[in-house]
Amino acid sequence: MPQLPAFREPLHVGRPNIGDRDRLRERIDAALDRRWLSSGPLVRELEERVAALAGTRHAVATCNATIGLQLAARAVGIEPGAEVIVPAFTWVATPHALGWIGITPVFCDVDEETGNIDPAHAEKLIGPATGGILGVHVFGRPCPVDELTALAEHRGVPLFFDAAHGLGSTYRGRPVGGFGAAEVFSFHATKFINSFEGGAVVTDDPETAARARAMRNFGIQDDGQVGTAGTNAKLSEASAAMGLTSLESMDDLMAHNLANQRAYEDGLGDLPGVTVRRQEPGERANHQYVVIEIDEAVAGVHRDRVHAVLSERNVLSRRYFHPSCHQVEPYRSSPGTHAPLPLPHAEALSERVLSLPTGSAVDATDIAGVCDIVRWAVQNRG
Ligand code: T4K
Repeated sequence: MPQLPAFREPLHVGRPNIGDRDRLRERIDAALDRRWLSSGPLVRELEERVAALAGTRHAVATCNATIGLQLAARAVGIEPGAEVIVPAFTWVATPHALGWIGITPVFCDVDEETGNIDPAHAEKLIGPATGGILGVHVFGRPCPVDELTALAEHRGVPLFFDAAHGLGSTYRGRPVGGFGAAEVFSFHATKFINSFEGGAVVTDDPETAARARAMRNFGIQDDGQVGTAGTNAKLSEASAAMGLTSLESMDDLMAHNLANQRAYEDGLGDLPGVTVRRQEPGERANHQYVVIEIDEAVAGVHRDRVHAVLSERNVLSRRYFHPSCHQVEPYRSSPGTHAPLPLPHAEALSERVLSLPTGSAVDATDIAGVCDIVRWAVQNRG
């Protein structure tokens, strides 16, 4: 492949944003001086900051979002043995979190344009065993919250959200985090705000928050009594230090991500068969993921070939989310845990999407190089 840029170092999709190292070190030093390493003042400060951003009264910090989803499911009242309707087009953490605590994920198709759960299909899946609906704000673009809320209220089941991608995004002008009975953020290293590993359950309901808080700490309630079967989902002070430091750069990171998104739109906008996915017009978005869709019928090349060509040039794009969750184990081989197949929109999307590098470690020159490789791969049929 002559004349094509190649990156000397791998260009990753999920390269973490680091933030102000001095502030991070100060916070960690203070924690060491206090000899308070877990669930201390930094975690409480992080919870206050996250609740303020989400516009909720409560935030319960957790060791990651996967366990956070488990706390949220139980805290909103869903019992083991119940079914919960989830979109099939999501990271496999969403159904796994449920399955791991004995709740059966029932896979729902998605809207092909947004990638988000389709409320009309969700309604068809509701049955006597349905214990709840779990929406996912895929790539930070909010779900159809109003339709889902109406459906959940009408059918009398709790609605909660996997907001792993959603911190900082808005739906009809209101921040993601404040919808449904609870929402769950991820602060994994690859998320635009990170605490190395981490997450948070956010809710307005004091009882839901108290249940999640107790379950996070072995079931120990505020009165010191063990009131429920809990787990250990606590966050360390070092993680909270990173989360707080990361949050201080949030506005800059969002601006940088937006500039990257625009650079990809400019670089690939005219390429037939290639679409740069966009956020909801008029809403705030974190642009944590830049995702293109490659329509093989128009582009003349399959997404996997473009993925391979990028990889040959050291650009490590990711096929989020491929395969669709209902096509992987254990769900593929477990009839009864999912809706009657196929789920055409989730399947089609999972064959087309490709996440490209963004974040503070990626600049306009990198993006120009990535766009050149994508263009070359499409024009030369891979
Ligand atoms: N719900 C949804 C919708 C999610 O997307 C996720 C997680 C969850 C729930 C669960 O959240 P957590 O329990 O994780 O808080 C990654 C992440 O591990 C995962 O957090 C994320 N979604 C998912 C979409 O992507 P992998 O297997 O692709 O990650 P990994 O470790 O291979 O990293 C991706 C790229 O980032 C690589 O090219 C390497 C680079 N990287 C990664 C790390 C960890 C770095 O450069 N530095 C790093 O420190 O799953």
